[in-house]
Amino acid sequence: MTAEPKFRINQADDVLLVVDLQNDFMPGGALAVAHGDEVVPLANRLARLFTHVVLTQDWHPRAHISFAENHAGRKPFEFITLPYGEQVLWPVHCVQQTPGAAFHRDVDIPHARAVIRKGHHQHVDSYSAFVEADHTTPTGLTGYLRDTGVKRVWCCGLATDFCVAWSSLDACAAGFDVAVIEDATRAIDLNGSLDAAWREMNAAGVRRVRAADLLG
Ligand code: VGL
Ligand code: ZN
Repeated sequence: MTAEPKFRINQADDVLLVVDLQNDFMPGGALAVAHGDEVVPLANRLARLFTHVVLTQDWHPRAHISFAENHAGRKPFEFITLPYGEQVLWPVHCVQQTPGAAFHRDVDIPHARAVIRKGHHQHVDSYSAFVEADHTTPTGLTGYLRDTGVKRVWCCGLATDFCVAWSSLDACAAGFDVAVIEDATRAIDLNGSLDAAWREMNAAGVRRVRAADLLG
């Protein structure tokens, strides 16, 4: 017997934000997130509960500032300081129009209404689907969600401690009620980044829920 879900989706107010289910973040990918592929079937099931689903796609130019290869003498996972703050240097990943940037082949969310591509400015990274890492440049997602009547944002996808965390924090800051569906995310966990991300999300009032709370 399945339990009654703890939360009911309200189709007028709720959106599911499915973050970065792209090949490069999957096992074997350029910036693999351990067990990232396990999130895909769960995201598909969750998406069926919602009429309003938005996907995000990390979408970098080859010369992107977040790639270690574009900084002489630097290696992936080192930090550098940029005009907008600290930046992790990553392996080349999610380059526009490459197979690594494509959605995992099992992503099955045909009713997704929008795909937000982020990180497309060469000199600014964007973990968040709402505001780029300069904390200034909007992607347009806030306006899109407000204009379509969204009040509550449910987040899942990759990675918990980067794009999911930054997106949910910005969604909170924009005034949405926000929940992260923890078991429908997986983390990179770089130097304690997962604990730090949950501390920040808790402090901001992001709800931490399980897929079963919605699916029953
Ligand atoms: C991400 C690092 C670099 C993510 C994207 O999707 O969490 N992480 N680019
Ligand atoms: Zn990226």
